[in-house]
Amino acid sequence: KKQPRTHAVLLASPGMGHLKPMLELGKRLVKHHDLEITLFIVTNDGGDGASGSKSEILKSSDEFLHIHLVSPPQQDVMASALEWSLIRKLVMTMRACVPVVRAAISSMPVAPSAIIVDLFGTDFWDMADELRMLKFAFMTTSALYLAAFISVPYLVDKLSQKEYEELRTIDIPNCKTVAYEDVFGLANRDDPDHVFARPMATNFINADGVLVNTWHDLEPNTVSSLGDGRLLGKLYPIGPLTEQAAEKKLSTEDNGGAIAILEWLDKQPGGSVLYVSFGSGWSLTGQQTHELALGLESSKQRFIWVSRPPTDEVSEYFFSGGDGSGALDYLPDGFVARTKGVGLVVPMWAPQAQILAHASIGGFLTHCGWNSTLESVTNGVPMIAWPLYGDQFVIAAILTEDLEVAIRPAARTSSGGGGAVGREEIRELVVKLMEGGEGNPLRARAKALRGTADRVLEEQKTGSAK
Ligand code: BUP
Repeated sequence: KKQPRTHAVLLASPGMGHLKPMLELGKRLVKHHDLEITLFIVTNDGGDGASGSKSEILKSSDEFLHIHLVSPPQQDVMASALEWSLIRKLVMTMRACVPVVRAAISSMPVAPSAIIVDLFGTDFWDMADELRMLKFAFMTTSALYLAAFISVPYLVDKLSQKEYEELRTIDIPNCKTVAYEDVFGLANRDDPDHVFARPMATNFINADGVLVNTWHDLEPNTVSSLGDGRLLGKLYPIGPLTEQAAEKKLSTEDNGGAIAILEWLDKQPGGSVLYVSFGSGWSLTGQQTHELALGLESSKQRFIWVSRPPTDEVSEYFFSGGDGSGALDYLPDGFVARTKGVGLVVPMWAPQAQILAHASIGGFLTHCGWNSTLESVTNGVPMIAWPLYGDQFVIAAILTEDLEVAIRPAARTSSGGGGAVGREEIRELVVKLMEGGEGNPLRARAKALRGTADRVLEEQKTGSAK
């Protein structure tokens, strides 16, 4: 009788930025490592503008990849916790799902021997121990952010009050220095959130292995430093895990809007279109949206802009959703008519992986979510880095300072900060990014970086990756 495949459970926390890389990981474990995978997608389902996309993800299920949506049983508890920080909301949502997932795992015909969770799912460690499963943590952001996140608790514990007050940077052996204020969730040791988030760092350190969506040539110093075993147990740099645009077939039935965008791109000259998106979690203020529109218009460059109506709260879209209605209300009068033919404004959601893989795209104005960043890098597309919250400031620093594939506004951007970047600065940034064709140094460096991604993907396919 044929031996059943080894079975592992994957658990994705709410938010497309967590779900997408977890799904890719599941697909690769099935395809390249002959595992059977059950992926639990925890959803609170406000919608985050991506419900169509989620139903498509459910269709990825096959003989060895089983996908289940899980919602916390006490929706009302979560609703009453709106004032919680993003990290707390995510961890509490995951925690509320432990009993449901546990029951599902206990009734599986082939008991899974390992569980892989993201940063917000380590509350599943106790369950994993009881069920004798190996525990793997998957960092869906950069290795540098991981290094900073696990280092902060130890570092700040050693400091006197005076030393702590003077602390500005986190210095990790052989890694780039990280600004302390950029370590989201841990940037104030007196904040209850810091205390809340600390066990996440410790749980990562105690995992049987840590997977991170990066590769050596993207973050050479950090990967070497984390890989030497002093800060963490075993490290597996398994990236780039991004949606393979070419593999996906868009059906006209579900994706009329997406197909129209790609057809529009087909008609534009190579490398001439700027793609603008601030991700799935938050949005710009109304005033900043207005300013951005005027900057884009005066740059005279072609663009596709995924625009979302302003929200008051960080990550509001992860939890309370939105359908994009009102997305166009914050644009200057006559903007859409004046930019007709040159630009497309798409409310809420666009087929980003396909767009960034399209030959007409020449640049990406991004909030620096790690998945967006990797989708840009793996397609050789240079960026304007405009971080809004969370890990995005650390990522913007890597892109602009280390890799030099992005430029950024002078001010510290953020979601709630009002019109921090003026139209003239936006125009200058866009022109600098888009002009000069192949001779533009940002584009040349982005191409070279893409080469490193292509090589590592090839090695992974042929099994020669370390
Ligand atoms: Br918006 C949008 N289409 O219109 P990140 C996003 N995406 O396919 P996050 C679309 O969602 P945080 C859209 O391609 C990427 O894979 C996009 O993940 C896809 O940022 C994913 O870039 C978004 O990691 O915020 O989740 O918005 O920084 O908190 O991860």
